[in-house]
Amino acid sequence: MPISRVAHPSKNVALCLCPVFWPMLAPLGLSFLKGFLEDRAVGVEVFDLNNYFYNACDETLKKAWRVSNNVFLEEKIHSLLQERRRSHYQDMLRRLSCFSIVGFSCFKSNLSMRRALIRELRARNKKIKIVLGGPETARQYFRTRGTFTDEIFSSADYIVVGEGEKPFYDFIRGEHKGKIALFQELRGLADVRPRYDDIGPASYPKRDTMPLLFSRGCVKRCHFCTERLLYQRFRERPVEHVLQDIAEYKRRYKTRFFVFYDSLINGRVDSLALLCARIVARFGSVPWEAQAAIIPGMGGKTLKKMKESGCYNLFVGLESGCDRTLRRMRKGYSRAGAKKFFQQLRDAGLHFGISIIVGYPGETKKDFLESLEFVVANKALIPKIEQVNPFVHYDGIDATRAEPVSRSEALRRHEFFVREITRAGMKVTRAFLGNLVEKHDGI
Ligand code: B12
Ligand code: SF4
Repeated sequence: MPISRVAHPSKNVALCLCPVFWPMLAPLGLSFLKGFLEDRAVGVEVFDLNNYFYNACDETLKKAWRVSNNVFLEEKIHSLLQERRRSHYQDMLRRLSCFSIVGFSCFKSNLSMRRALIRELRARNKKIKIVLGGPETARQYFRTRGTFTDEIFSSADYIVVGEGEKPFYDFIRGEHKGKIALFQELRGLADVRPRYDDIGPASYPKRDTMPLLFSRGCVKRCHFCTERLLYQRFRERPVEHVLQDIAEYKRRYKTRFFVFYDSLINGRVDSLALLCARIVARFGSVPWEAQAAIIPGMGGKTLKKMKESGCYNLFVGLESGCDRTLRRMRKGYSRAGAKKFFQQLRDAGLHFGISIIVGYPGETKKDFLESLEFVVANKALIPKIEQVNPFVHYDGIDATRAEPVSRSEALRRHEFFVREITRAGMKVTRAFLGNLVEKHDGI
C-alpha cells in the first residue's frame, strides 16, 4: 500500500490498524466501517499500517510478526520501526496528521504502537480527534469495570465498545452523547457491506483468499469465552449480500478461497442450510472454511450441503473431552454428543480440526486425563487437533468461580497433552499449540 503525502481532499476520516496484528489477510472490521460510512457520504480512507510496515520489513522481522502473542515485538514495534523504517514512518505520520478524525482498531497486540502514534499525531495536529474501537476496547472496558485506564481514556476523544458502525457515524456527525459508546448495535445487518478500495488483497501474503462474514455475535454463552462479550445480540447478514461479496471478490480480485470470520457459522442451522444451497445454485462450489459449534442434532442434510457448497475445513471448539468440565464450561453438549457430531462430519466428508483447553478452573487430574483419553480414543474420527491451550482468564468472563488450576500445573498439562496426542500420531497445527501463551521472542 503506497502512502502518499497529501490527504484526499474529500476524505477527512482515517481508519488505522496498527502493528502488530495477524498480517496474512486484509482486515474485515475496518472494511465494514468504511462501507457503512461511505454509503452515508462520509469519505473514509483505511490505513492498514500493519500491512504497510510488514511488507516493508525483512524476513527475520516478518517471521517474528507472524508469531501469535509475541509480546516482545508488540512492546518494541514502535521503536523498531522508528529505527529501521524511519522514512516510511515519517511519511505515514505526515499523511495521517492531515485528517481531522483518526480511528484506531484496537487489539491487545497493537495497543503499544497506537499509544505512541496518537502522541505524535496530537503533537503535529492539535485539532485532531482520536476515536478508539475494536475488541481491545471491550476487553479494557471489562478489565477496568467501565472506567478504562487513564492512558486509554485521555488518549481518545471517543471510545467505542462493541459494534462500531452506528456510534462512529454518530460521532462524525456530532450526534454522540458522552465519551464512551457502549454496545450500540444495529438492529440487523442489512446495512453493513465491507469495502476494500484502499486495501485490496494484492498486497497481502494470502492474496488468493478473502474474509467473509455471515453473522455477528453468538447464540451460545460458554463461560470461558470472550467472543460472546463483543456483541450483545446474534444477527445475520442477508444471504444475498454474502453471495454478492463472493461474486465481487471472484470478479475483482480473482479470489479462490474464502474464510468466514464468524464466531460460529452454524448459529442458526436453517440459515446456514439456505446459504449453502444458494452458493451451490449460484456458483456450484466455492472453497470456504469457518468456525463451527458442536451441535449434535444438526443433521446430516445441512452438513452435506456444506460440503457440496465447498466447505473444506471447520474449526470446531470441543474444548474438553470430560463431561464434568464441559458442564462447567456451559458448552451445552456431552462428549457422547460431540462424538456423534464428529461422526456426522465424517459421514458428510467434511474435514475439521478441534481446539482444547487444559487446566480449566475446577479441572481435576482425573478430568484432565479423561479429556485426553477421549481425544486419543477418537483419533480415527478427529482429522486434526487445531489448537491446545492452557486456560487463560479474560476479563468479563465468569469461569473462575470454580477452583483455579495453577499456571504451572496448566502448563504441565498442556505439555503432557501435546506429547500424548503426538505420540498417538494425531495431526496437529504446530503454530496453534499454546498460541495464547505470551511469547518473548527477541528479534
Ligand atoms: C477471524 C479471527 C481470527 C483469524 C484472522 C485474524 C483477523 N484478521 O482478524 C485468525 C485465526 C488468524 C485469528 C488469530 C488470532 N486471534 Co482472532 N479472531 C478472529 C475473529 C473470530 C473475527 C475477527 C473479525 O474480523 N471480526 C469481524 C469484524 C467486523 O469485527 P471487528 O474487527 O471486531 O470490528 C468491529 C468492531 O470491533 C468495531 N471496530 C473495530 N475497529 C474499530 C475502529 C474504530 C475507530 C471503531 C469506532 C470501531 C471499530 O467495529 C467493527 C464493525 O462493527 C475475532 C472474534 C470476533 N468474533 O470478532 C477473533 C479475535 C480478534 N482474535 C483474537 C485473538 C486473541 C487471536 C489470537 C492472538 C489468538 C487466537 N485466538 O488464536 C490469534 C492472533 C494470531 C497472530 N499471529 O497474531 C481476539 C482479540 C482480543 C483482543 N482484545 O485483542 C478476538 C477478539 C477473539 C477473542 N478472544 O475475543 N483470529
Ligand atoms: S460457541 Fe464459541 S463463540 Fe459462542 S460462546 Fe461458545 S465458545 Fe464463544
